[in-house]
Amino acid sequence: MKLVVCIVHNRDRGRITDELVKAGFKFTVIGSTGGFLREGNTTFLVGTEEADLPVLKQVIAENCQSREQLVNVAPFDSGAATPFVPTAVKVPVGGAVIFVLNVAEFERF
Ligand code: 2BA
Repeated sequence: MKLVVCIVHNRDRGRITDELVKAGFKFTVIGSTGGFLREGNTTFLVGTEEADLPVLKQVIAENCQSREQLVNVAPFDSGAATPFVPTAVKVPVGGAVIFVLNVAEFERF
């Protein structure tokens, strides 16, 4: 058995939830926060058999959209007493990041 940790943009949360239910997956949805953008995102925990991984990946890939977002990044601290001037950079957001972990044991009581 595998545990798939899948992080997606909040905008894709509803669609992925609907499609995972339709496809018969069992999962937990956690509200999370991206360390870089510090914005809310969504983490799915999906326990699944290895044989179902390709379908799971397909459902995720087909229901999340990648887009670019401008974010303000603070400059590295030069030590000089200069005013704070953030720089806007484009980063890809959305899509999905997944981690596939081996499950040592699964029980339901
Ligand atoms: P965030 O950390 O908020 O990152 C959002 C997006 O910002 C990232 O998208 C990436 O395109 C960009 N980004 C992140 N760190 C960066 C940096 N140091 N410099 C420049 N750009 C950077 P994704 O890579 O698709 O990640 C989406 C979310 O998935 C992340 O949100 C984070 O919550 C999670 N994530 C990504 N990689 C992870 C990892 N190795 N471990 C744990 N969580 C991860």
